[in-house]
Amino acid sequence: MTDPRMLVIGANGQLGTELTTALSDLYGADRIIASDVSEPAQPVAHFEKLDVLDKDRLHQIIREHQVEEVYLLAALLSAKGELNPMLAWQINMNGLLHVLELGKAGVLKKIFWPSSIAVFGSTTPKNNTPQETITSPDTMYGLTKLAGERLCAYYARKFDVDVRSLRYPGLVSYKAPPGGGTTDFAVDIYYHAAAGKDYECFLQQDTTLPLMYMPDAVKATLDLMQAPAQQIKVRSGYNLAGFSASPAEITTAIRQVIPDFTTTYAPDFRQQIADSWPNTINDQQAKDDWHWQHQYDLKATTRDMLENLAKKRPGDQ
Ligand code: VAH
Repeated sequence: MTDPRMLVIGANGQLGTELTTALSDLYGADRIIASDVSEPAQPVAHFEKLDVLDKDRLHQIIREHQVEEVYLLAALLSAKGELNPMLAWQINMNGLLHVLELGKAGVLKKIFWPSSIAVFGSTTPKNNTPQETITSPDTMYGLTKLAGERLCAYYARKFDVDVRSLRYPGLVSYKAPPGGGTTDFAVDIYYHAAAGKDYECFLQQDTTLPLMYMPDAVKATLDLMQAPAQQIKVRSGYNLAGFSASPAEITTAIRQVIPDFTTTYAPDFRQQIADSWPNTINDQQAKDDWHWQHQYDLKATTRDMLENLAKKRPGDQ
């Protein structure tokens, strides 16, 4: 019985870059195959070019590398998805269907697929948003995540596919840039501060959103995927919480380290997307089912982001 080999689809993205590294550290680089539509910024042990819509190429990679587990991260995020809704539907939905069908066929033994707090909409309770509640998303991205959650739950129930999912908050990180989401402000602001620049924020100062530092997001993903299958009670997407903050609160936290940093505000189309999302998330079910617990709050995230951005050379990704 050889140890399962894992394929990360969308390995060059903000989450994919760090998840590929974490999986390689945990299981050995020889078991991890990274894939994306273009070559990675940093070299990885095994890389394959893959457009997730190319079913034949996906099958070829799975066969050639004897892949049994897939982390499907390729997606068009909320802001880019509103600018190109049909492409968002195609990539976010057809990619998932291809992978779920391979689970149904018994080719894949375990699948991870990222959902998002974007499944919630303007009619969802804003504070301490529960696992089970109104999900009427206002964006194409959000509806692909809602439809994707229902597909995952269907394939798990009807075909016993071991697919697992997390409703990620906005992810904050310094190793790879975000991919065109509404929460990108929570990354851009730190890059500007570290570069000694003021930041013009595309959201209003009091727009509170659920956020999570990348080390927590990676740990949650590995914890979920390593949990015994019988502990996984939610097959659509687990609520997941780190900390919640507004651009003004992040600015105040940055000023504890860089006193003269300033943020100005020029809301754009992304304000309406942000306004449709919750302020805070209840992730008690993840805590109950697989002992989830985040580690990073706003202060710890701010300290670690600024320390590490200060070490990055200009021009580094
Ligand atoms: C986005 N970063 O902004 C993503 C995320 C919760 C938001 O899904 O679209």
